[in-house]
Parts: sequence; C-alpha cells; structure tokens
Amino acid sequence: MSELIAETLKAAGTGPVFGYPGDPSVEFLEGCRKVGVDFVLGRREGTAGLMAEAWGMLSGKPGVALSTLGPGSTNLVNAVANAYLDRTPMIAISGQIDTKRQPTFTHQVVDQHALFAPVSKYVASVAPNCAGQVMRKALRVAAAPRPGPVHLSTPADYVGAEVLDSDITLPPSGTVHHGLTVVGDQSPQHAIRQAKRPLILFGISAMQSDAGPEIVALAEKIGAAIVASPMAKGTVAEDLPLFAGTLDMACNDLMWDFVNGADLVLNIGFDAVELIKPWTVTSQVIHIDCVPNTDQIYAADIEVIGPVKEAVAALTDDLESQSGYDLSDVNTHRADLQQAFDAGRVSGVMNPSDVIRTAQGVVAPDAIVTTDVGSHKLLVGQGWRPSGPRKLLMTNGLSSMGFSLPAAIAAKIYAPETEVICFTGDGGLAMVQSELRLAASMGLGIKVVVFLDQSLNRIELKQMARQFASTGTVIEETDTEKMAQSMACNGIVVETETALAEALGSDTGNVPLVIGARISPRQYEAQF
Ligand SMILES: Cc1ncc(C[n+]2csc(CCOP(=O)(O)OP(=O)(O)O)c2C)c(N)n1
Repeated sequence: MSELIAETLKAAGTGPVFGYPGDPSVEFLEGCRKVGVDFVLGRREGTAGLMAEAWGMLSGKPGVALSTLGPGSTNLVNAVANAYLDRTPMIAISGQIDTKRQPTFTHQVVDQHALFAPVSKYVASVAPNCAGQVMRKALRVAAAPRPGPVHLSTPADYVGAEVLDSDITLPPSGTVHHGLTVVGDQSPQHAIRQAKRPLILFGISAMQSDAGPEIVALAEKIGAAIVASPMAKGTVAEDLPLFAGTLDMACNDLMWDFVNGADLVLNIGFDAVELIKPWTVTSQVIHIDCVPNTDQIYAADIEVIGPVKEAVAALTDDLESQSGYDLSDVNTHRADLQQAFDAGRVSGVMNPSDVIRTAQGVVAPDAIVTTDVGSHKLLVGQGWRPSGPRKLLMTNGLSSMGFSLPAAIAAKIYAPETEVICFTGDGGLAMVQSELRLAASMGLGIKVVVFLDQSLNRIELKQMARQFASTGTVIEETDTEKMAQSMACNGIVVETETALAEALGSDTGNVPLVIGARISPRQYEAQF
C-alpha cells in the first residue's frame, strides 16, 4: 500500500514528503525511496508540516506531510490547522496502530479522525481495499475551493499490505471558462456603473487563481483603487498608480479609512479569514469568489461565483470605461501611508522599518521572502513589495509563530536558484531554530533576518497598553553567531543599516546565514 500512496503522490507531482517518521512509517519511507519521492526530515513534525504548507503555497499543489502515530500526529496538528485557515492544499499522513488493536490498545493511540477533523477538509484511513480511491479523493478535496488539508491515517498492518484497489487515476486540474453564477436582485455591472469611487479588495483566492492581470484590467477600466490582503500580496504590482496598500497590517486605521471612502467595494477572492477587526464598511459590497459568501462576515447583496480569474475577466468585458477614482486622491493616500509606515522612527538606532527598507534595496527583485508572526509581520506585510504572487509567504489565517524558517527552507528546495530571505522575530526563531541544521545539511543558502529585540513584542505591547508589567514576554538574548555556528550555519549580529545591507548582499553560497538585526522596538510602540 505504501508504494501505491507514493506512486499516486508522484503522479500528482506533489513534491517531497516533509516529515518525521516512526514505527509505522518504515514501509512508507521505503515506498517513497523505491518510487523516487524525496523525503525531507524536519526536526519536528510541526515544522515539517509547515514546510509542506509552504510547498502548497508555492506550487498550488498539496504539500505532503508525514508523522508517526500518537505524539507525531499530535505534533502535526498545528501545521494542519495552519494550512486549514491559510486555505492551503495539503495531504497530511500519520501512521496508526494495527487495525485489530485500535479499539482497545492505549499506548500512543489517539483518535486521529477526531483529532484532525476540525482542522481538515477530509479525514480517512487508507486501507488496501480502497487505497486508490482514497488517494484520488484526498487530492481532489485538498485542491478544491477553498483549498486546505486532508488527513490520512495509515495503520501499521496496512502500510506493507498488498492493495486490492491499485487504481491511480488523477482528478482533473485546471479550469475551463464560463459557468458563473450571479446571486442578487441587481446586476454587478449596474452597481459598478453607479459607483463614483469603486475599490477592489483582493485576497487569497485571487492570488491562487493568478487573477492579477484581470484585476488590473478591471481596475483600469472602472477607475477602481486596489487594496491587497496580506496573503495575496504580489498578485498586483504595488507600484501601479491605482494600488493603495495592504489591509490589516501596519498603518491599519489609515487603510480602513481609505476603504471606507469608497462607495462600492468589490471583494475579489477576498477571504474573511484574514480579517482581524470586524468589517465596518457601510457602502455596497460585491462578493466575487469561487465560493459563495457563506461566512457572512460582511454583507454583500450581489455575489458572482465562479473561477476568480474568469469571473473578473467576464465582468470587465461587460463594462464600458468609466472615470472612478481621481488618481491624485490615491497618490495622497499613498504618501500618507509611507509617512505612517516610517512614523515613530528613532534616530541613532536601527528601527524595524529600516530593516525592511534596507532589505528591499539589496535583495534580488524576484526573491522569495517569508515572514513570521509578530510586530515585524505587520510591517513586512505593509511595507514589503513582492515582485509577484507567491513571492511573500506568510500565515495570516491561523498565524502560527515559527512559520517563516520552515517556509524559507521549503522555498529554497522549491526554487534553488532563487534568493530566499526569511524574516522572523527572536521569539519565533527560538521556537524552530533547530531547523537551521536541516537547512545547513541540505546546503540551502537562505538568509534569516532576525528582528532582535529580546521581546515577544506583539504581546508586550498589549501589556504596555494596559499598563501591565512585561511578565512572560521578555526573552533572553541568544548568541546568534554561536547558535548559527552550532547548526553549521554562519551567523552575524548587525546594528546598522550599512552592516545589514552588507550581510544581506554577501554571497554565502550554500551555507545558511543568520543575521541578527538588533533593532529598537520603540517604533512599534509609536505605531501599534
Ligand atoms: C504558536 C504561537 N504562539 C503564540 C502566538 C501569539 N503571538 C503572536 S505574536 C507573538 C510575539 C512574537 O514575538 P517575536 O517572534 O519575538 O516577534 P515580535 O513580535 O517581537 O516582532 C506571540 C507570542 C502565536 N501567534 N503563535
């Protein structure tokens, strides 16, 4: 059965299996080896799972994660939940005790179906009599809108067994045009024609559909300002005159004021999972997505349901050019946004926004950048200008700390010739730093920029706001250089923008470089 699973994954082109094995994984590892599916040994199931998630973000195909039974599977839950709320396709596979012992055995046995069900689109056991069909269903369910994880258990007495269902039939991929459903009493075209200040807010599903060119064409035709959701950044070039910023990251009040200034908001592939604050827009909303507006986080009296790229193109074809936003209004907003982004800088120290600006000036334009969770993410999310979709990876659904290093590792395996930069807080790195050893052993020349402030700043700021002491939010400094060296990486601490630029510009070949960027967190205090 293991070979059949591996062969199906190979046929589907899902990439390496990221995982951590145990007893019931032995046959599967051998199956992968025989079939020619690479196995990447993360240092923990949770981080291996996040590598699989990042692979799914990059490739659009399910990333594959593996764990053993019991503690391996419980460790994997976080990554599966991350993929679930980040709308990322994933196939997570865990070993399980022999079927005959499952009902009564206690040691290391947890009910995996119950464990994973709330954070998976589908949970099943793969059995010899249905292996081909379960794998086909797993692939289809993981990739179908909204994409997400499926979890498969592989009992120990099945993994090496002969399969009765050895059918490898892949589900179809790709989208054929047409077939939009419009729900509402009014046509979207009519609502758009009435609008004087239309605004497009695009999100994850627009990115997954590669709808950037269609969004720009629609915006230009109707004069719509464009706002990005964090996980969709790069779908539309941020230097376009109509681009007005990223929602729910740094400078958020300014962004919401701007969105509120629109008289019509077109939510294109915008997933409410990224909303942190309640939706406060009072103007009319049109929901355009591959799934209906079942969340009802915002009210939309018109829904256009279908493949996002095709839906936007069809709408654009139906419309005449109209004037829309005065570009000078968008320009003024952009200047205000830039000023707000740099607000609170302290002179004589390195500020968090300096790190981002410096990095943007040095790294290759097509670099893949990953960011972790914390105060730094809010600045990266607003300030970083990715060169295209899937060029800035972040988790903004579950938002689990410890994402960016495993994501950077997956990115470098996925695109070895592309520069990969990982931004992380010192708290987030401490959670997953053992993966640096994996990066070194695989010769992945990634650069890890650590915002060194000895603080779980995002939480410490909340304590400050309530005049509480910094209890449980201060972390001791780690010697970045020695820590990196102990993981067979290079390490350096920089205190100035010049030193940071030099480190980022250096050629580290295939040895990972950890750059501790010592920052003052004062700017965060002024901003958030
Ligand atoms: C796994 C996990 N635990 C806790 C949190 C809550 N949390 C969000 S941001 C943050 C602080 C992050 O600190 P650090 O990595 O140093 O980044 P900084 O905020 O200083 O930029 C915490 C604890 C989380 N998002 N994920």
